[in-house]
Amino acid sequence: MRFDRYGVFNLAIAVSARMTGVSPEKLELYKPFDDGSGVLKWRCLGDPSVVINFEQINDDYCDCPDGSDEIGTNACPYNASNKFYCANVGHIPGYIENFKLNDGVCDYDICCDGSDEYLTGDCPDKCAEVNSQYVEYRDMVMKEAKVADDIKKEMIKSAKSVKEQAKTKLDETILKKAQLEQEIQEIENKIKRVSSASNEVLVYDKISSHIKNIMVKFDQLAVKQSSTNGNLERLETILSKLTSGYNPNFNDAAVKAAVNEFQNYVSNKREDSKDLDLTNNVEELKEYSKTIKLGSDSEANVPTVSNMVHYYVTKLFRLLASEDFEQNVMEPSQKLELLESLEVKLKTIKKSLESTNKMFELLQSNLELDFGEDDILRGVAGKTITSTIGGYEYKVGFLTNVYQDTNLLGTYSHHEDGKLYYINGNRCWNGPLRLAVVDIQCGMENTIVSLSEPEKCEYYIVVTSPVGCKDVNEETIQQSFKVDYAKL
Ligand code: MAN
Repeated sequence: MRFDRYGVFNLAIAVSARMTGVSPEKLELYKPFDDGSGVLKWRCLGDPSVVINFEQINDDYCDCPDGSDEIGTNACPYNASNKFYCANVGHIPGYIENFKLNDGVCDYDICCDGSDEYLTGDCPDKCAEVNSQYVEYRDMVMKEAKVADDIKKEMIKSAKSVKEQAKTKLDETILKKAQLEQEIQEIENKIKRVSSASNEVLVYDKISSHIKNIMVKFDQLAVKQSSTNGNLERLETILSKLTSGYNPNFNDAAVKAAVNEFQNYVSNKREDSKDLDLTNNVEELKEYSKTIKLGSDSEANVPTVSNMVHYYVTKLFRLLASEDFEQNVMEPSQKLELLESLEVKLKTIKKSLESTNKMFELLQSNLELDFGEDDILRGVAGKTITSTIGGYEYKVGFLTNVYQDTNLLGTYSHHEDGKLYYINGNRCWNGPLRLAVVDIQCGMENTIVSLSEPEKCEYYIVVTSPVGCKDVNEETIQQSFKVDYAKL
């Protein structure tokens, strides 16, 4: 128990002695309680069933299982939740690991007031100096962050427009692809049609106009024949009337002879087949001529069923497919010429389709690629930074490849937590494939800062770039601040 010079227990004195290293936020937790025994008690923070005397706090002996009773000494095994609090008046309060207490080292980066060395007293308060260093650093970081932020904003803006352009281009490419595919289809169909066009001229093609003339003549002949028949019928009627009506007593030798002749004519008259039907014969001749190629031997062109089928199927195919191709018979040289020009056209369009397909795949994979938040990595994608380190020239291609001279260290695979991962590089001598990790830190320029090979053929490359800049705040600045001991 702590008594003042009048022998009265003074809680304030007792408490302040026990509270070394306890932060203001935690003070409440270190209040003693009176269990009526006359001795102030306290419960360990991590295990309240463990009750110790209040005086045992910071007595350089570890009583609590969690070490919460020795926050101001290094008596207990290290526990991050019991770090020693340095008030650092004039600067920012800090928390130092207990094992660093009173070790003779001034840890001004955490405890600028030197309170971590409260026993040795070796470390005078340097908070004013440390704070001025910090303010200078903070202002510089803030200023740089502002510039970096502006660059980053520009990058995000251009990333957006690059993405939009890629989308538009993809739409155009899809359209072009469809058009080219259709053109190819059309030309291929045309080639098929031209190829199947008959090479040889048919007999029909040569005689068809003559056949037409014959048919016309037949028609004229039929008209003529019908008028002759009419005349004949009239003459027969006249003679028939004469035969039945003449006076046989009137001895006219000429009339008798005419009647005799007519009677002979009637009894000998043969019934003629009315229509000679030559038209049918000519029709047959016409169809037959369609099956015979000009100049061929007739053996191969007899109107067999298969020849006829071939003829009509070909004719039907031409009829169906002939929106722009009327010619179903072509001279071989004409056909060859047309086929050649179609093949040239086809080749050109196919080439164009090939490059359109490549463009399509490129754009599609580009749009599917993860460029991080706000597509920020588009701002550096494809750029390469170079640096010579340890006799090798290193080339870091953002989202492409990393090289050590001409040796491939890896091809971009993905990004995570501000790091780019490159895999499947050239094989290490008797080892695995090379790989590289590119750690992007915040910086105004895209540059290689350092390179190490923590494991054989595994490369860790630190680069700076505006894309690595994150929003800065007081906390992140404090974390990155390093005290310059030489200036203290
Ligand atoms: C080369 C380089 C080195 C690597 C060795 C492994 O010399 O690529 O970085 O460590 O090969 O054999």
